[in-house]
Amino acid sequence: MRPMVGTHPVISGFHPDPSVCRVGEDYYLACSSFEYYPGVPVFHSRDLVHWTQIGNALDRPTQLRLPPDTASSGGLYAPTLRHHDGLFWLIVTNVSGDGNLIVTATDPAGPWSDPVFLPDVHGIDPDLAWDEDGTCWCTVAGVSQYRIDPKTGETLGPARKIWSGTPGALAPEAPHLHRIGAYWYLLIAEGGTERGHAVSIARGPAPDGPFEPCPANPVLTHRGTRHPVQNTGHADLVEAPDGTWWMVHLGVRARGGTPGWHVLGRETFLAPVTWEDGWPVVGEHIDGPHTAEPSRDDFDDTGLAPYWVSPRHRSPADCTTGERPGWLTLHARGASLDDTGVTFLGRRQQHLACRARALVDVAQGTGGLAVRLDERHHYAIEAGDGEVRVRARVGTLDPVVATRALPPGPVTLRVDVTPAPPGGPRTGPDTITLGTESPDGTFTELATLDGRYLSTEVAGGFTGRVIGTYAAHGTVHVDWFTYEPLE
Ligand code: 6LW
Repeated sequence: MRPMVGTHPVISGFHPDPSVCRVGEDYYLACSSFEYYPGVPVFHSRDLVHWTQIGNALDRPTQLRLPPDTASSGGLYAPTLRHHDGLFWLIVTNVSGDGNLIVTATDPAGPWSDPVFLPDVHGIDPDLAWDEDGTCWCTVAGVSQYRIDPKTGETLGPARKIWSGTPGALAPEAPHLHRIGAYWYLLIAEGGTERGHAVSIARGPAPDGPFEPCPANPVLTHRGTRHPVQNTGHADLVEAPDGTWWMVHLGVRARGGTPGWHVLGRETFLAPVTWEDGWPVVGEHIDGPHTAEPSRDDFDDTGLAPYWVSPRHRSPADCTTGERPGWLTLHARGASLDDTGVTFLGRRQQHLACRARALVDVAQGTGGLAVRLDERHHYAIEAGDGEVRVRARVGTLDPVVATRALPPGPVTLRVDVTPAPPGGPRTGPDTITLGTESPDGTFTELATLDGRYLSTEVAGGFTGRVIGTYAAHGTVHVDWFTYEPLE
C-alpha cells in the first residue's frame, strides 16, 4: 500500500463513515451522526475536495427517534447514499431504536421521505446496490447479504454470508458493492476503527459472489506507519465524469505525544484510485482545504443552519429562534451537560486551532459555552447567579476550576483551542482556554485546560468535539455565536 502524502481532510470535524455518489457533475456524500439530532449530514461538491453541507437526511421526529437514554456514540451508524431510478436512496442503522431504515428524496438537500424500516435486516453498515434486472441487494457488516424490496423493507430470502474478509482480520464491515466493468467489487473495512483500520476489496461475477480477494489487500491502511493521518478505513468509491476513480474514507489527525490524541473525531479524506489488472490502487492523498471562512450566526428568524446539532433531541419547546426576535432561546429541561437530556445547540469543532464566542443573557437562568465530547467529557464556561465559572468534567471528576463575579447584563463567553507546541511523549494535543470578552474585545482568561481529556483516546466513542451553547437551568438567550478557524 502506498502511504498517502496529504494531511488535510476534505470534510473536517467528526464526519465519519462517508458514503458518496454522483449524478452528472454533482457529488453527494453522507456521514454518520450518532446521538446527534438532526442526523446524517448530507454534503454537495463539484470537485470532491470542496464540500458544502446542504442538509440532514433525518431532520424530524418521524424519521429519527432517539430515546432520551440513547448512549453517546449510539444512534445513527454508517449510512449508504445511492442514486437509482431517478431517486436518492439512503439506508442507515439507528442502533438505539429502529434498526435499519431507508429514506428517499428527489433532492438530496431534502425533504427526505419518512422511513421504510427493515426489521428483518440484521447488521450495521447497510449498503444498497441494484443489479441489471433491478434486484436490490442489501449488504451488511459481517459480511452478509439480503435481497430486499427497498420500497417496503421486505427481505426476499434469508441472509447469506458472502465474504469474511482477510483471514485473521478483525471486523469485516462497511461493505459497499460497486459494478465496475465485468466485475462486482465488494469494498470493506477491516481491523476496527482505531489504529489497525484498513480497507480491503474483493471481486466476483455477480453481486452475491463468489468473491476473490485482491492479492494486494489491504488496498489502504496507515497502520504501522507514522503518517499524520491514522485509522484510515471505512471507504467508498465513486467514478468522476472523466472516468477517473476516487475513494473517500475516514481518518484521524492524532496530535501531541504518545499515543497521539485525536479530538475532531474521524474525518473524511480523499484519495485517487487507479486500476491495475482489474484491481484498485489507492494513490497519494488529496489535501482538503486548509482554511475556512469564520462563521457568525445571529439567530434571526430564518431557522438554524444545517450544521447545528443537539444531543438526541431538539424541539421548538427548548431551542428556538424568534421567541426573542434576533436571539436563540434555550429552555433548560432539568438536565445539565452531565445528563443525556441537556438543552444544547452546537456545531462540530472542525479545526485543530479555532475560537468560538457567544453573547449570552443569563438573567433568567444558568448556562454557557461548552466544548463537549459526551456527558462525561466536557469543558464549559458557565454564567448565572451573578458569577461566571469554568467547569471541567472528565470521567468522574467534575471540578469548578475557576470562578469570578459577573456583573448584570449579557456577557460574551469565549473558548480558544490552541494546538500544543511540539514536545515530549507526554505532550497533549492542545489546550482549551475559556474566558470572557468585554465589548472592546479585551479577553479575560478564566482557565486553560489540557485538551487531551477531551479526546477519543481518553473518552472513547465514535464522535468528536462539538462546541455550543447550553441551558442548565431556566432560560438562556444567545444573541450571536461565532466560530473562527485559527489554523
Ligand atoms: C461503523 C463501523 C465502524 O458503523 O464504526 O469501526 C461504526 N467501524 O463501520 C461507527 O462509525
